[in-house]
Amino acid sequence: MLKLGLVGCGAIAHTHTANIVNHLKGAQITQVYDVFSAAAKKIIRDYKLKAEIAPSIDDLVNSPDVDAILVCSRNDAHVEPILAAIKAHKPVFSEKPLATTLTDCQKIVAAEVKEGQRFVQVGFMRRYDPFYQQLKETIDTGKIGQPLMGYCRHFTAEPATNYFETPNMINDAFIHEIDIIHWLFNDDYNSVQVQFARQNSLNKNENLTDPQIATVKMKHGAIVNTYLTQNAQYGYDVKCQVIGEKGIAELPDMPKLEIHQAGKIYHEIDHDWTYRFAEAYQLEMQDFIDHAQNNEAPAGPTAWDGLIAAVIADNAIKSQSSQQAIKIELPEQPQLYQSK
Ligand code: ISE
Repeated sequence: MLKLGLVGCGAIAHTHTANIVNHLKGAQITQVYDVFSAAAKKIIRDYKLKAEIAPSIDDLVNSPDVDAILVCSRNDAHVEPILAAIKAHKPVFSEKPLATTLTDCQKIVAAEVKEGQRFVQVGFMRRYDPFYQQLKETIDTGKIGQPLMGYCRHFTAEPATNYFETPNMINDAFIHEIDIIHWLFNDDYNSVQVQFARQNSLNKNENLTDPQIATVKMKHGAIVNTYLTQNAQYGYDVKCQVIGEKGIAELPDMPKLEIHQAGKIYHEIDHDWTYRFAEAYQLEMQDFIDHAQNNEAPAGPTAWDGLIAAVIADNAIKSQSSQQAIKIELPEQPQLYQSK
């Protein structure tokens, strides 16, 4: 049994804990930590965990009762437990984003490079979704030829939180496409541009400009547009279409049963990502657990993928002010990540 230490006990921690307790094999949560001890107590109670509350992040990471670490704390608090885990040579799964600043991402990458090993997996769960997997395989096997352009839709019914602001459209939502696009297109980013469309009068968050359109251009010339809203009202709707030299591959409109009834053909729409990507959340965590149990480096998105996402997100947020395209400059990729 892999013994897991959980840092941060909010909403996404509940999703992962429910999966570990009810669906996954080979792991149990033995220690938890949250700056708010009530949240730590609640998660233990809700899932009847046989876990202790650690007095600090450092105690949790270095406990002999912890083999691997799950980081589900606030985005800007990821860096501390990740660095501690790397220092302790323990595998660490961090929710996205890896960190909120490029400097913090660079510290994480530098720590892995110093140890000469990868320990980090970033929670870009879409890569584990069976439809995204098929899309990747279709592109990689050359079925549609080289990918030339693409279209993504990232709609949530309502903002994830009441304090979801204009930059969060990028570093909380679009960050998923940032990760997926370079993975699917097997290419690096050349530029990013964000534009604001006509504003939705149903948007109640004062500091949120909604909707937005993000355009990325890849080094080999492919262009991908992503339409983003956090106020779709009707449900959670994620689409990804890749147009190649001799064909198109795209996610199904809704991965749902089609119902013909009462003079209509219809399918249900998921309310949010925890439903739409339920399987992906389970598969990513099982993969992390399996690799940790076998003393292997994680196979999922790396700290380098996390760093790339941070660089593009930073520039996309800059572009929100001018709405002009911004050229991307990435630091040189260390050897450690080149075979991945
Ligand atoms: C949320 O924080 C997530 O991570 C979801 O996966 C994403 O689809 C949503 O837009 C974000 O607000």
